[in-house]
Amino acid sequence: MDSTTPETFDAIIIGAGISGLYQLYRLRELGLTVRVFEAGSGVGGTWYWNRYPGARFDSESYTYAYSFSKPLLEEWDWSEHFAAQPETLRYLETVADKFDLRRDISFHSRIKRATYHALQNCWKIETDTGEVARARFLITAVGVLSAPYTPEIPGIEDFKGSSWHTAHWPHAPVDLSDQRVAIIGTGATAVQLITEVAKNVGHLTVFQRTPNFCVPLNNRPITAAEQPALKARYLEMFKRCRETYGAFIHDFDPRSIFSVEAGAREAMFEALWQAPGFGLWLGNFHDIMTDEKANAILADFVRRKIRQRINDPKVADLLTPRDHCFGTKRVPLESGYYEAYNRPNVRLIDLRATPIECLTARGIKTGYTEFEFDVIIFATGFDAVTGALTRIDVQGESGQRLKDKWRDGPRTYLGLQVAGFPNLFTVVGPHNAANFCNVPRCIEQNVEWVTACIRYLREHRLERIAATEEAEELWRAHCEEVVAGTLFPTANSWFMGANIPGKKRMFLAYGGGLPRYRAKCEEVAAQGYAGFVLE
Ligand code: NA7
Repeated sequence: MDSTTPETFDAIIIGAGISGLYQLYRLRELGLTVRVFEAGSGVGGTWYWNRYPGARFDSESYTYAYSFSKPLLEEWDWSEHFAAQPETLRYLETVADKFDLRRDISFHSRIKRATYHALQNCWKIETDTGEVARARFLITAVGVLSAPYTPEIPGIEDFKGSSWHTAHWPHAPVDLSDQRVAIIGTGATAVQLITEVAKNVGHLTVFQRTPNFCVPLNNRPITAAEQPALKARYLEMFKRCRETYGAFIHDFDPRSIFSVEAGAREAMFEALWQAPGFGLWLGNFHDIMTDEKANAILADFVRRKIRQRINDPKVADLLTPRDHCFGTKRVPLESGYYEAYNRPNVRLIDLRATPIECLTARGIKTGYTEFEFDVIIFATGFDAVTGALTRIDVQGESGQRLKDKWRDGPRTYLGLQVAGFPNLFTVVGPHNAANFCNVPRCIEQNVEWVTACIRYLREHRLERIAATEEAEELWRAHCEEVVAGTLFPTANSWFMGANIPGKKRMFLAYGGGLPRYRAKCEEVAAQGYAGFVLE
């Protein structure tokens, strides 16, 4: 396409992950012309990029699926209660094929700039390959955790072995069986990765800065005999997910931890520890997330559990978290993580005692020690929620840049629009329930809201929707007020933007839970999109 005559669409979507695919499907239904731009060579988003060994759901597979198509629900058999990445990627590829979505997707196309042109009331985008296109509506479907973060360690370019971030795991098979491997980081990604790598590696060294509270996933296969019963419960499970705080099948117990005597609560913790998924976190007494004393009781239980599984008391000490409340950072679910440290070829380095000084040609130097490696893997997380948006040069009205507007933390209305950026919808954007959620459930809610909004505009012959500064400010204040009643702000987590040096410390999700968020979104729509100016 000649860059002077950009192709024009009704809507452009950035990203062909779970939200981009569904948004395309819904807008096509409305009769819009749509083009999706996707940086990868295939669909799948998170599940396309994060192909490291051990990558899998922490959500029950059947609650993670799209709910919009009954035939799809009937056709697809999940093989495990918590499916692994290759299966999820296959699922999303199947969805793309079944609904013939690929014909509207440009792959290998990373959008580097998006500019709003007020006179034409349209968005113009440019990709890194020089492609240019424009559309009335621009919808970002870039995901929560899609801007990988690699720390700026001195000498990082000097290392002569192989090295990559977990989100850039090579597509070709990787054999680590005779390699000396380093993994930096012990977040949810590393916990899955370390468990798998430890099983078949020459030697593994884990560099840990902060230990996490990890809880058993308790995964198991779904037998053929179980499939029909599970499928018969889809509607009931989706209804349940609509009603819970995080859109999981687990929900907080309305009782206070202090209303139950010690023996009974220990028994409840034990049952939740043995059960699959996030029950110990999201199905526990409600005050574990609001009251430090309540949280400390649970944290003590988890610490005891961790220690029991590690042979060397010094290693157990290092793996025992003490600097944050349970559940204030994303709880990694594990399948033999702690036992990995009982293997003779796995060692743990405590970066609090001896920080990484630099990378060298041969490996990693901490203090006086230089460790030699063939492979260094960065499991160092993501510039979460905002990173994937601010890495695009998004310019709104009067040339204002999104990156500049968000320098002191993101500001949005409902996590779905930004004042000064008309006709831009940020699916799973900052201060949206989707950032603390069984994410496809929230994605469906976001996408359906955006679709209904665009339908409304078309039905009323309107062409422009823009959030007001006042509505945006009220939403920001509401988000802060809601989270202030929880323990989340006490931890240095990616939820708080605290994992990225220099990033404004602020809770990046909506802390009131999906039902409250949904009700607010529905109320705004029912009032003819209150808080927006429609023209
Ligand atoms: P996380 O949870 O942000 O974990 C990143 C890890 O990397 C964590 O252990 C960090 O230690 C560590 N890290 C980050 N920077 C450094 C430096 N400079 N030196 C040493 N260690 C470092 O990312 P994940 O990918 O594991 O998980 C992200 C989400 O993906 C997860 O929540 C799930 O929702 C899926 P720290 O804790 O900051 O001391």
